[in-house]
Amino acid sequence: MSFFRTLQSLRIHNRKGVAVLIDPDKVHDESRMKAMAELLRHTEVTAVLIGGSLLTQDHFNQCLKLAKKHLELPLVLFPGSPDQVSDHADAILLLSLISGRNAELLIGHHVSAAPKLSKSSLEIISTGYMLVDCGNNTTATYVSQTFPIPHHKPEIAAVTAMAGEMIGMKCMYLDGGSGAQMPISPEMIRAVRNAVATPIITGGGIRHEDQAREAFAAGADMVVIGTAVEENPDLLFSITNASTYVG
Ligand code: 1GP
Repeated sequence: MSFFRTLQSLRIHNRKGVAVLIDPDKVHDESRMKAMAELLRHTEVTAVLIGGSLLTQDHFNQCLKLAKKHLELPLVLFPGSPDQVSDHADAILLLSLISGRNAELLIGHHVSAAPKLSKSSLEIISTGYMLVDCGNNTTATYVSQTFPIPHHKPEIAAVTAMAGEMIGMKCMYLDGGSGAQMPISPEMIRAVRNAVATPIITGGGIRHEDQAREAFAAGADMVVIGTAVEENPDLLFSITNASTYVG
């Protein structure tokens, strides 16, 4: 099934998904990828996202090849730049940073990447990407040179998502940024849920099962976990359990 169909199906049937974010700077040798594959084989993870807002080492392609070789889940690109396009993945979240006013991240990088994307076999999912202040200045916010949406302003996130959906974006990604101090508030997720019909992905700062459960209960269709899995892989068992409790 296409990744977008998976998201739609979660949304329509009120089921919940969990994606793991792999940072190519950190997971790029065969032994670490095999360990990740072993972990994922024993959990109910829906997909693997690969990418990062700033990659400081040249391991992106190596990471993708190893992921393709060892992981049995859909591989979805979560690109921080036009370099992060690869046919080794199945799909790409074509992120347009609608919370910011940086033209490069709204459309510029997409223009640069379009020729390569049009020749690729990737499923392209137009995604309204919103950075939200979650207590600390993350790499994503710094690199994007944009102001994140204030944490306690759910109404700004709601109207931003509304505009994104009107423009034609098929999915919304609410992100506190990797390593965020706290997750996006359930109030903000709920406000976006009430504003748009698209699937909602959220991530950034989710470190406990309860936080995933709250995000699901507020209307997120999928949560993304990166840092917490790097720090404590076993956490994935309880977080994927949370996805089955919310009906
Ligand atoms: C970041 O949403 C992802 O873009 C995941 O964040 O690393 O904090 O889990 P964490």
